[in-house]
Amino acid sequence: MRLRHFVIGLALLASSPVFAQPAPLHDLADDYLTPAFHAGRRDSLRQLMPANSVTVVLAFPTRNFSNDVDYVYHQNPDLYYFSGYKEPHSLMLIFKEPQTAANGSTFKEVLFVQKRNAQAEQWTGKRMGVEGAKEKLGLATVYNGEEFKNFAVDFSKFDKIIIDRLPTDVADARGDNADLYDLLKQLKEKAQIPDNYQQDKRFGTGLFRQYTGQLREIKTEEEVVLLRKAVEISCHGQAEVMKAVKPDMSEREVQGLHEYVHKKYGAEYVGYPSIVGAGNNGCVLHYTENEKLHVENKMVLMDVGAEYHGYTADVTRTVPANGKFTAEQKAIYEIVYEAQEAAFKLCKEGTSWQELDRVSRGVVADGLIKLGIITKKEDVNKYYPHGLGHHIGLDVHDRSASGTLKKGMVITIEPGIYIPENSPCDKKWWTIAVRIEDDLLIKEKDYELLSWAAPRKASDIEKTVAEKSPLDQFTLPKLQSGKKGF
Ligand SMILES: [Mn+2]
Repeated sequence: MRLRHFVIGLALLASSPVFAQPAPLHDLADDYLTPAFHAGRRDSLRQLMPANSVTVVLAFPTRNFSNDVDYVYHQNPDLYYFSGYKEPHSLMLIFKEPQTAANGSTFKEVLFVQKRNAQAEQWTGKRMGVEGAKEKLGLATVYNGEEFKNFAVDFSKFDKIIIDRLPTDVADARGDNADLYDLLKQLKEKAQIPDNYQQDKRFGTGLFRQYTGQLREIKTEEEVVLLRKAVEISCHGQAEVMKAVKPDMSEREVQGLHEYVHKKYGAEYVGYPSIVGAGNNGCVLHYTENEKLHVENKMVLMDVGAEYHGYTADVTRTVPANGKFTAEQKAIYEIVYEAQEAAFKLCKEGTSWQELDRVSRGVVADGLIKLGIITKKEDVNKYYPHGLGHHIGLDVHDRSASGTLKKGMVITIEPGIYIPENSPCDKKWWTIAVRIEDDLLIKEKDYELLSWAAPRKASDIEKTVAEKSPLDQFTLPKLQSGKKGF
């Protein structure tokens, strides 16, 4: 657990120059997106923006976890995309046309960052500051957040002020005049943003989503490199878990194994809370309690994605914990597999999501009718209640602006069948839940399967579960402290 602030005196002492440490040894990843990537994204945005407009992108708020402890900070993907800046309490303005400052210099974008603060940095980590942002992010015009208040930009002259929905629950987190609470308040005043800005034609939240969707739905080479890595990491996680999973493991332990593999490969986070559901728990689409103590001889649905340098995978495998599908499990699995295969065949530039969904849903409907689980095609949605897929990227459900596949998109294809207890069908099907989810890079004539490294065929899954795992040897002392009853 972390230190509390009662050692504040010590913190002050240690931050004095007398205790200055030699420069730290840098042992960090070197495959981050480059300043040139972010500059390219800003230029592309500028091309889409109408004449005489400005786009404003705010950092995400920090979020309180408990008392004086915050959640790990996650930057607003849009701000990261356009700047590379990952710290909170910041704001970026991107102008269509170059602006002229009072001293005659011109600028086309400006980033307001957290001010350096030796004492704060000892507690919550190093800040980039103005100089760091200029040097590391390659931005020419950077100021401390406190300078936003008096920054000479006349918002009234712009025909369009392009903003996303503004955060509504930002805490006045710091005593200074430059946390996100203040920046937001100052922005509203300076740009005279009305309460009903979402309906106001001059403040285009629709435009913001449209432009950023158009950009973010097509991945650049640099983004594909990171996504390919995030997906491969997630798939090795799936394969290792298949080898290691045993009926006496808990859902949470299975989750831990996935996430250990992610971390071992250097992924910072998961892109969304990991979903590990055995048996009937798999029927809850976004089940994240992962609280069942033993997965038993059930199928375990594992929807888990590593986030690598901001880009997240989204891969699901459903495996029998004891290594063998029952006849009923196999029958359902094969329908989902065939539905996925049918969709794969259509994955290329020009195919609409509607068509993909129609074809794969048709396979599921036919399969369920054949097994006697439904009698009418329309009833398919009862057991397949979600869409076929979505874009992935900086968000697990990434932004897009078109209903048709294009070269350079990265999407999931994830049909599923979920038959909860007490469903109106033969009870031999109850508690069976299968989702198979893969990640694809769309090309002109076909696709690249990014999630190749996770076994997908039923027979390959059975083979993998039968393999030995180094974790078979990993045992821990029995806990002495877990006695029940008070
Ligand atoms: Mn998904």
